[in-house]
Amino acid sequence: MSEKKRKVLTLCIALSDGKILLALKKRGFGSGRWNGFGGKVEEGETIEKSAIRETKEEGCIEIEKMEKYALHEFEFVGDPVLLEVHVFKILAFSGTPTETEEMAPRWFDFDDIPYETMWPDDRHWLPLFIEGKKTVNRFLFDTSSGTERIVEKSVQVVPKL
Ligand code: 8DG
Repeated sequence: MSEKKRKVLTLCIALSDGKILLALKKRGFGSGRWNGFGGKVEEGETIEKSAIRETKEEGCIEIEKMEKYALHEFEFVGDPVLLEVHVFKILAFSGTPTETEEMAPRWFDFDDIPYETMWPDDRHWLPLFIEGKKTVNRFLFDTSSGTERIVEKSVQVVPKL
């Protein structure tokens, strides 16, 4: 168990008909990168409620059914904060993904996922997520060169989460 301060976050991704719903983050942490919807779990909020709230705020869709498919721990060399990210597959939603001040959504074919403009860890676990495998993952990043470089990684397929 790490003694770092844990920050709990969510990440929600929809798949449909060989396509994945990603959104370009327009501001804040991770801006300029394609990602799912999500953010920090607020005090007094459950992880699931937070995932639903963030997806509505950022992408204008209402999650009706979802299931947890990944759990990540992200650490940064020299940073006392550990990010614990709960990743949900959106199984059903209502509404139309719409651009907001925070994110611009778009469907991508599975063979056209823009990994070059995503978090560098995504290429290690997202293919498993798409295959329907559940994973528990840990990444340590070094940011000293000005960009995130993975210096340690562990990706583990698990039977359930
Ligand atoms: P704020 O701007 O409103 O203050 O923040 P927020 O919307 O509550 O949270 P955030 O800091 O923007 O949330 C970061 C999002 O990015 C969250 O969905 C988790 C996700 N995320 C990471 N690291 C990684 C990563 O390495 N890969 C992927 N795919 N997503 C990540 O924090």
